[in-house]
Amino acid sequence: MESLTLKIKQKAFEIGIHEIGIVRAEPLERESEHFKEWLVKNFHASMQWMEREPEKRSDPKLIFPNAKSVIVVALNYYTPHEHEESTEKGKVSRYAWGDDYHDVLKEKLRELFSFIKTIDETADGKICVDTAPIMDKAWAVRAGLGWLGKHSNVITKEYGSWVFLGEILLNLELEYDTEIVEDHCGTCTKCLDACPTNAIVAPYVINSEKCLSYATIELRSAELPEQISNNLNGWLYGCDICQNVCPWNRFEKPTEETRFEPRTGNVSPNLSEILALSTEDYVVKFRRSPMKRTKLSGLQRNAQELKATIPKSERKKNE
Ligand code: B12
Repeated sequence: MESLTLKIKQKAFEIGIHEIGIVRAEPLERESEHFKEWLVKNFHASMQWMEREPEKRSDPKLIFPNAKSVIVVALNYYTPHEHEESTEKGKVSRYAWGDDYHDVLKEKLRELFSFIKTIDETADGKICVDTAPIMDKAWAVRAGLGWLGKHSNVITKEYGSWVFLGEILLNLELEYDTEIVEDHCGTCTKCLDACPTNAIVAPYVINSEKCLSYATIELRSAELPEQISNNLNGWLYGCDICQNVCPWNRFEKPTEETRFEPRTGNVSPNLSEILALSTEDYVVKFRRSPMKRTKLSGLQRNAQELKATIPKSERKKNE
């Protein structure tokens, strides 16, 4: 008879999950030390929510006391579209082109969890897609989905790093994956070299304060710091530079999840159109999009900063 573990894995693939691994719900000790060091160095910048309950981030039982297993999944979000190189347009990072991954992945994990309950009615658990303080990347590595790249994103052999991560903490014992994917970054430093703001301060370590993704998404300030605005390289929301240059992303494969296809005009939005958006238009346009994270004020600040970096000669042409 097929084991519950096997049935869970088969069901996951059936509902469009791309990678799955299952491990025992034990504390993440070494990773927790790294995390604390990261906080001490202030590499979380203004993301004060990262400081809250750090012990929870390393022990799944503090999030769900009956946790015995952590089911870790990855969802491929790669769709083959390219940014337009135009001073009138801003680049949106790939993860934000379509619908919000939190909704998409949560829906899939809910379906998987309901399936588990139909097999074992004593099943109880907690679904995590950025809804609980849990270290997604560390669990993905432990469950054998991939390795932590030097840019600090998890790289899978099948899909590169264009994957979202999520977990189900479950009260049942399952059969555990024990094989870890070894680090295949080798001597490559392409991501460190390409980062225009040197945000990858050491292999595997990001100083958020220097990161374009942090500045354009998370930083709530009226203006961007000069070191960021001088190096935007056209990025309006998020940044994919470190992933675009990664040789492992040559293994990217288009996802069959249509909700990750770009919304109209959302790969390289027109900056003037962003600046002209009213709050009402913004709410409608970005409903269920990850881009609502910046709020309209953040998006318009970024658009304004990009416009200000256009050389005067170019500006005349575009006016
Ligand atoms: C905070 C956060 C950010 C911050 C900080 C980024 C960061 N590197 O942590 C900012 C805003 C900058 C950010 C940006 C992005 N993010 Co983000 N983010 C998160 C979040 C909410 C928490 C991550 C976290 O705990 N960071 C704290 C640090 C300490 O963790 P860490 O990087 O894993 O640190 C490890 C290393 O430093 C390592 N380490 C330290 N020293 C050494 C030495 C050696 C030798 C080794 C091997 C390791 C090592 O140990 C630490 C613990 O494992 C997660 C969701 C989640 N709940 O996990 C998403 C998450 C990491 N983000 C994600 C994405 C997609 C992005 C962006 C690509 C979005 C974009 N295109 O703009 C960028 C990528 C930027 C980058 N290069 O990291 C995905 C990554 C998916 C993947 N394949 O890995 C996640 C997992 C969300 C999800 N559920 O899918 N993000």
